Amino acid sequence: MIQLHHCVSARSFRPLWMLEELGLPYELTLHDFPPRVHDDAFLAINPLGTVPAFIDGEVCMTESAAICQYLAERHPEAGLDVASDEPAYGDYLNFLHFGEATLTFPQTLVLRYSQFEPEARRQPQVVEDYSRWFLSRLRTLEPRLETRHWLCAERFTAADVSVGYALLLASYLGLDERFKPHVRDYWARLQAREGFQPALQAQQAAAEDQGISPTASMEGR
Ligand SMILES: N[C@@H](CCC(=O)N[C@@H](CS)C(=O)NCC(=O)O)C(=O)O
Repeated sequence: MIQLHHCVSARSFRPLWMLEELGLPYELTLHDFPPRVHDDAFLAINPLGTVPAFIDGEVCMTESAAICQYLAERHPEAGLDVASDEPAYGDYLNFLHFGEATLTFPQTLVLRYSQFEPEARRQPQVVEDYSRWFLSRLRTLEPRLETRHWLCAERFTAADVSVGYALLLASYLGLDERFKPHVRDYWARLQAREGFQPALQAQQAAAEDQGISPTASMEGR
């Protein structure tokens, strides 16, 4: 069975959401954040100590967008993949990677310097600068979503999961109040997807069962 190592609200939510969308069986292991500090044994699975770590038989993957691509391509019947001979293939790959490489990066700085660092090391200026940087990167999405429900191929795909996680993280950071109208509506559609709430519930249930705190901290890292 597929195994997914996850921290509450971390990028590993992307593959968790994909697994729920696809209705696949999986085993979910929750770690306190950051796992490299709280769980030495995890370093044997992923020497970087980051989540996700995704294991499917002999396959072990640690990049959230790549795992979404893998799952979508392995289960084409669900339509979450865009095949290389479809006209939207380029857009699909672009947005799949845009979610992680372009959107999540500035958010990481916001998260770190607003929440994870001890009080004395917090940096309000960094938080505001990178919040604005993140919001300005949504500029690509706003006009696109004026005429579309989903990012490409006229259907919900793994690219929406990738970008959708960045919007989820933005909402945890309180940045959703600054979304423009089409991104705001898109974010509402994403939350109504059939796999989204079950993924949140699976995360919550696993955290409770496994004694993992639902909040993250970098104290003592
Ligand atoms: N590019 C990777 C980044 C993985 C990553 O940095 N994960 C974060 C959680 S969102 C993590 O585990 N950080 C803990 C650490 O850096 O020790 C992905 O998309 O999966």
